[in-house]
Parts: sequence; C-alpha cells; structure tokens
Amino acid sequence: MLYDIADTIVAISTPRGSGAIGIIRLSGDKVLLISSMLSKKKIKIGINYCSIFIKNDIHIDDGICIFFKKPRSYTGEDLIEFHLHGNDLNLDTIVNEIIRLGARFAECGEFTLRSFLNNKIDLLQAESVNALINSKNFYTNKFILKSLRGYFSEEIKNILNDSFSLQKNIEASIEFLENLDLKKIEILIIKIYKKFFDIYNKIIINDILYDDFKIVILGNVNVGKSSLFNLLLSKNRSIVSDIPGTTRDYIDSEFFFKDFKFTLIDTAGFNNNVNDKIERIGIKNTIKQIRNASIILYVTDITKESSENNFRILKLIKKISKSNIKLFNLKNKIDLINIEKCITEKKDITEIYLSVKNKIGIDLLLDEIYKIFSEIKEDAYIINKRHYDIFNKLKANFELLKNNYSDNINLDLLAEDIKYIISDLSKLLGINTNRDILKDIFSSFCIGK
Ligand SMILES: Nc1nc2c(ncn2[C@@H]2O[C@H](COP(=O)(O)OP(=O)(O)OP(=O)(O)O)[C@@H](O)[C@H]2O)c(=O)[nH]1
Ligand SMILES: [Mg+2]
Repeated sequence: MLYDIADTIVAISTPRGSGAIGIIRLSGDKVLLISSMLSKKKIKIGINYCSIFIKNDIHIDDGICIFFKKPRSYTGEDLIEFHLHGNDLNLDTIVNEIIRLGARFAECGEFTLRSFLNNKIDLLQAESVNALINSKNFYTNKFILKSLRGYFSEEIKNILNDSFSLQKNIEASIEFLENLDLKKIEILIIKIYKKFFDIYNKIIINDILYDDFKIVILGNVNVGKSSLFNLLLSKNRSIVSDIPGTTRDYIDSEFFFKDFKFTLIDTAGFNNNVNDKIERIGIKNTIKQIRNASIILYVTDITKESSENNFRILKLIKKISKSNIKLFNLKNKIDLINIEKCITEKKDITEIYLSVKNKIGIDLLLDEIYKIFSEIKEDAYIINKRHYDIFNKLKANFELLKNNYSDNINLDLLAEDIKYIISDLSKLLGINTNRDILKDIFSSFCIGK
C-alpha cells in the first residue's frame, strides 16, 4: 500500500546540522490554513515575509514563506516553503507544530512521488531527480539533467506511440482480414525497430558516471604503488619506502582531475608467499577493492616483472572485477633501464611504460583516464539498473518482433510481441506501475524531496 496522498505532508528539505538557511516544505490541501496559523497572517501567492509562532504565541523565528498554488507547484498540489534559520532544534520544533496543526511527516521522496502521481513528471524524470541529488560526479550531471528535463522520456514516448499504432494495425488485421495491410505493418515495424536501437545505442549504464568512481592501484610489493598514489594526489599521503610490504592496509583519498572527482585507492602489495597474518588481511581488503573498482592500475616493476606472473594476476583481476572494468598495466621504473615512456594496447589492457619517481609518462596515464570520459557522446543517456533490465527485455522483444515478421508473418505472434514491448516501454515511464514498485523506487529518495 502506498501512503495516503490526501494528507498534507511536511518535511525539512535541507540537510541536518547548522546552516544559513533551513527549508521546511509542506504540500497538500491544508498548507494555506496551517501556514496562516503558524505565521498569524494571510499568505499570498509568491513570497511572504513572516514570523513563526508556536504554542501559546511563542515567537521562535522570522523568515520568508513562498506559496505555490496548485497546479503550478513541484508536487502539483498547494505547496509552501518556509525559508528560516538553519537551526535543527528550531526546525524540528516548527515541524512538530505543523503536525499538531494537521499535517503528517512526509515519507522519503513523497514530494516527488506526488509530482509523479499528479502527472507533473514521469517516472524517468522522477528517478533523475534522485540521480541528480546523489550524483558523485560533476561530469554526470549534464546527462542526468537532460533526462530530468524530459528529453529521454520524449524519445521513449515517441516509440510508445508508434507501438500503439502498430498494435492497432495488427489487431485490426486479425479481426478483419480484409483490413490486412502488410506494407503498413512492415513500415511501422522497421520504424520502431530503428528508433529503439537508435536509443539503445545511446544508453549507458555505467558506474563510471553514476557512482563514486574508484581507481584502485594494485601490484606486488615495492613496485611503486604508494609513490604513484602520492604523485597523483600531489601530497605525501601514503608511506613510501624500499622495504617490501610498507603499505599494509588500503588507503583512499579524493582525487580531482579536470571536471571529475574520483576515489583513488592505494593497496597492500601482493607477495607470492603470504605468511604474515596482517598481510593476509591486507590482501583480503585488496580483493574487496578490486570488486568495486572502475579503473585498475596494475603496477609492475619493469626490472623484476615476469610476463607469466603478470598474465596470471591480470587474469585473476579480470575474473573478480566488474565486467566493464578498465585495466591498465603500468610498467614502472623505466629510469632504471633507460627506456622511453610509451603506451601500447594489448587486448583489453593498456600498457604504459613510465617512471613514477622521475615523473615520466604520468601524462600518458592521465590522458588515457580522461579519454574514458570524453569518448562519451553528448547525446548519450545515463540509465540506472532498473532501466537497464527493462532495456534488455525490450531489445530481445524488438528482435523477436522483427524476426517474427521476416520469417513468416504470424499476426498472433506479432500481437504478442508488441504487447510486451508496450508493457515495458510503459514501465520505463511509470505508466500503470504497480504501487509497491513505486514505493520501492521512491523509498531510496531522501526525506523532503
Ligand atoms: N628507480 C625508481 N624507483 C621507484 C620508482 N617508483 C618508486 N620507486 C621506489 O620503489 C620503492 C618502493 O616504492 P613504494 O611506492 O613504497 O612501493 P609500493 O608498491 O607502495 O610498496 P609496498 O607498499 O611495500 O607494497 C621506493 O624506494 C620508491 O622510491 C621509479 O619510477 N623508479
Ligand atoms: Mg605502498
């Protein structure tokens, strides 16, 4: 069951703690009445200066109150925002007073849910609101904003409308064979198939863009991992020494590069004969880091490495890391054998010959990392796991639709295929979505959004 959307709801919409401004948001039929009681004045549409009074006329704050009259508000209902001083104690007290006056606490994401239920936005847009709030990467935001503004939804709606036309044509042909217009059905199938794959080729499900983007530095003891970590961060964060096994635990730090924010992680080196208990724990932690990594920098010492060992370890890393991992083999310490910096591609591994100590070849590495992002086309759409699963089902059904048409036209099969396609396109937009699924999606939002 979804919560009662007839209630008037209230929440603090700014983060907890002390702040210059704290915003309390109210939505529903009673907002005007409650706000007038709270401020002892008549609230007009737009900005109102107001004082806030609680029980027995205690004057506790001054601020502004903005009234958005339905349907021209975020939720599509009457909505009021109080912009007050950002003191948790005051804000909590005022929220309790608002509840005493007839509102209830908003559930997570309930303001956005109401916006969705009142057809202000569709589900793809609602999910983009949450993605934008939680985005960990500046570069991601312009892609998310595009979905939030409805461009992605427009493309999906367009295919959905064509799918309805196709469905109508197929059903009319099944019912009255004299209506059978194979040419028209074929044109429509080709049209929606192409439109779908145009979009499918633009979608990216990628933690590179969505999540905290983790770059993990791995390798045997003493190869120069901590030296690289410090060099990239431009500070001596990790201890460097010529004693093998200097780094025992992993160390992480924020790493800013151009428009991107990463988490850079230095790890304990592997050792072929792990006999120390702490070292074993270090390696266990390293394996955890490999699983969460988006880029792995596997560092080797060019004077000591064996290609057999490298091959074995790289294979192992690939096995336990994410499928879309970007893997580098950094062949360090070229200064010791006097060779030039260079870069080569070997299957899906990029090899870079460099010297961390002498700062040679680091530019090659940074250029490669930058490329991973800059290669993403401007017209890409970033999607989440829910969308990705639906897109893959759609892909299979579009293939079936096309095959069922070209093999030997069976109208009943085509009708079945298009029914699934319409159902999945609708799921993307949140049309006729089961309330439990909605609750599940919106429960990951924060309170007050
Ligand atoms: N000649 C040379 N020495 C380097 C280079 N990079 C690092 N070193 C040296 O290699 C030694 C080990 O460096 P670290 O950065 O501590 O290596 P590590 O991989 O973190 O080692 P552990 O934490 O023990 O696993 C230090 O003496 C570094 O100065 C390089 O490019 N050339
Ligand atoms: Mg180290």
